[in-house]
Amino acid sequence: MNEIKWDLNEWTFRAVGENEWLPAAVPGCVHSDLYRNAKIPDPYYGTNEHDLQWIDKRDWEYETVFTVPGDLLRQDHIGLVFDGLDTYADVELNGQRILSADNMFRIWQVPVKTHLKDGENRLRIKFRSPINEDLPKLEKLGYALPAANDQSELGGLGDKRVSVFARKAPYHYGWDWGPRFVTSGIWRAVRLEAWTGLRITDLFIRQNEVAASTAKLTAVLTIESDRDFEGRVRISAEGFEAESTEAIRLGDNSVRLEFELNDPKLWWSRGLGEANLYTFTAEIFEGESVSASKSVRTGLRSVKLKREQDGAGASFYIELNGVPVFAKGANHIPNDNFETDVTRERYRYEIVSAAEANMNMLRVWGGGIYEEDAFYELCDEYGIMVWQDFMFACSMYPGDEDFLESVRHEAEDNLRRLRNHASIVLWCGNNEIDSAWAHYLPDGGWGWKKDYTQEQQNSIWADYEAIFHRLLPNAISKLAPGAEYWPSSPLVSLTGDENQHAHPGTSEGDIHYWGVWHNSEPFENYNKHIGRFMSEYGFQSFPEHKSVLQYAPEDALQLDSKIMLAHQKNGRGNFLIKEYMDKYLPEPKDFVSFLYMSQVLQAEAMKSAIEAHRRSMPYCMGTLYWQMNDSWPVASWSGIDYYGRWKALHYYARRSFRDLSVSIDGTNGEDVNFHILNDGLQGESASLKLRLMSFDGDVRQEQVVPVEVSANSASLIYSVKAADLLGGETPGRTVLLAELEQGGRILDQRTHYFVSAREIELSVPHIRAVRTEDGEGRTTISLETDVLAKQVWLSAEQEGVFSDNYFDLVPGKTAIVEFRSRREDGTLEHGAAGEVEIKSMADFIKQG
Ligand code: BMA
Repeated sequence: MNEIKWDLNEWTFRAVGENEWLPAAVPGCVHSDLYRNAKIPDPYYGTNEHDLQWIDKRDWEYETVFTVPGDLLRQDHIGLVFDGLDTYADVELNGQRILSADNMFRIWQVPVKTHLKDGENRLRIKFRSPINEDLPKLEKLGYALPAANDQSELGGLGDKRVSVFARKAPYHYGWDWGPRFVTSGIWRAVRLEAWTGLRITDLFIRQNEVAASTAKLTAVLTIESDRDFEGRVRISAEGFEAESTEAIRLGDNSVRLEFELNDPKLWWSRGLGEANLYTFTAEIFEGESVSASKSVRTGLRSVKLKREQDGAGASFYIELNGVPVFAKGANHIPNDNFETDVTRERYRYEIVSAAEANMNMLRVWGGGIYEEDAFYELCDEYGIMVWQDFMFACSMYPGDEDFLESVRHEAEDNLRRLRNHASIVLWCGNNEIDSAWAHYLPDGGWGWKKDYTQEQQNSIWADYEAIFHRLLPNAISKLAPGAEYWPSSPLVSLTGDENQHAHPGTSEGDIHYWGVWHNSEPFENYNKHIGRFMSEYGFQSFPEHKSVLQYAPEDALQLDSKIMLAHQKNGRGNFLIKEYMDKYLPEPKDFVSFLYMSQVLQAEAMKSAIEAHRRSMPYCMGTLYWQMNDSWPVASWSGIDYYGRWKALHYYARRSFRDLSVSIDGTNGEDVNFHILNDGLQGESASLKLRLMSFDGDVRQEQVVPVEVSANSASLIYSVKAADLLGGETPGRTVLLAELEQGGRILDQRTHYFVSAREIELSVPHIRAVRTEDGEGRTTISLETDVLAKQVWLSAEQEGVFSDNYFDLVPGKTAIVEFRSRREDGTLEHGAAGEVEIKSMADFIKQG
């Protein structure tokens, strides 16, 4: 077998026109390279972002000088492969132009056998400024296209928004949680690939029909051969093998091998079963020897997006192996503005955190990037389903032929790269474009249409349809037939539907509900605006104190300081947090307390939403909050901050997403309703123990409610008038503890209050903490309190998370909390916490 791959990763770089070459990291980008060479300050610190906008107006070049190993050079075919060039790149090999690239998301392959020399070779890539490149396109079009999040002013471009012309990560141009760093660079691997005879360039395991008894599959091999011959093609996996003889022709071949696998071990999302994976290997034999082989890993499962008319409208859910799945999770954005700094370990940490929070789905949102292989491999392993957007968001895009052709290649490259991943259950055209433009609602959408003549509107919409109603679905039918496609998120029904407005907004499709936050609506509204699938909703908070100090000095710690405003990208965001806090929580005593309270506020908001959605199952079958993570240190909607620290929200999500859980709803102020949410595939019997207690721990009333619930269901099991439950107790000093118990084990527990958090009469608790370090130094802490402790917060010196945090502790109960340290490989394991600080809400509020 003769196929050799050889990475090119020794590079230097400089600004075009300058003399000095500096060491560069490849994959990487110019901002990270400048920072590593101490040419610019930390782009994420303070207001440095504002001073670094010159970088995207320059052209940059990268160079490597290399000697090709002899055995590689001797092969008959040699290709130079770029997994990603960001973005407008002229590539020269030994002084000759071999490629002009213009789409960050494409994979480029150039035959270079005739260009390479024995001895030294010089590869140089010039990246033209993406700003200078695209300004003339805007000029030429004659009118601006909407690009809601493009921070052109910060970039020194006034209102000239050029992001839409580049096939480049939209968030590079800024977003309402992200800085503006328009990067250039070699952002994915570069390598030489050499072969003689033949090679398999791609192996796709197409899943035609997968059931518990049999998986009917087709292995689709793409083969390059430099001669005609009869070959035996074998496909094998653990305990399985199929073979056929095929005529291989000179040039490109596509060979299909149909086969069946009996009793397959199916791939399940987390919570429903094992995320079983198979490694399939394709081999081509000439005689007894293997001339070419390729392996891929995939999971076998059937996936359907079920949109079926029902009494209420039409369903919208993922059916996995015949089971309707309630999707629980969040929206994922890129983990860094300098994406190439994200290691596999950081990806693992994110996916482990998702699984730890009982999530089963992440949406790769359309303003970022088609993620790294590592991301999807980990989702495959941990049973996290992926809703995959194509990279278009909150903007209208051009539709000239070059642009469309570029998008077609981009879609095909990424479909080919990602189609074997079991985790990807849905492909979605874009983020929020259909609803923002609202073509069939003259006054609808975000008001974009009014800036255009009717003719312009028609042409802009025609361009939209070309991409999202034709090009992308066609690419899917061609390369990932059977995969589900949804043109835009959110969407009522299949687009282009002139009757869209006839459907009541919440009875079909998916919904982004932003009334809370963007429209200042009360948290209670999460109970009113529930659709069939809630693909976005969110509420902001600040990172914790330790994190804030990593990007700001102490004296910048106030809501309206320059730095706090620079690290808040959503206009009035900081003040909106305060506005809601004034409404829902007691007043924090200082700014550090404000940080903590902002996290509690966010977590409470998201809990109301998540649980309202889950309680509405099966009408509603999915809840993905905005947003999982951050791309830099910032006040944002994230549940995990840039440094990986779980905010209160992530701990809350862990509880609210628990597969079997109790949810207490007292929204209307009169009734207290107890619901059991069961996402498991079995019915459950348990008991719900209710205890009414004073804050000092006196039990005033006790009651046990039997629980019998069916599989995959949400049930209201008990309802009582708040006044009856409370009896004569003081509302501001009484708590209800609800424990879901099964066979002596407490599966879940919740507290419920009879007044708003603002009216609760908190005393400062004395929390007794007993630490145990086992033989290996792993920390476990047991906690008890004398009076109710609200939102107990443990903070460790070491990086890691606690098995629970931001929880209410009632007197007479012991909470046992384990520290999990964040390992270098990205996993979370029981470990040593170092110093631990323990506080509760009473420590953060103004007393009296
Ligand atoms: C949603 C997203 C993002 C945005 C978020 C917060 O609509 O799709 O565009 O960051 O809202 O405003």
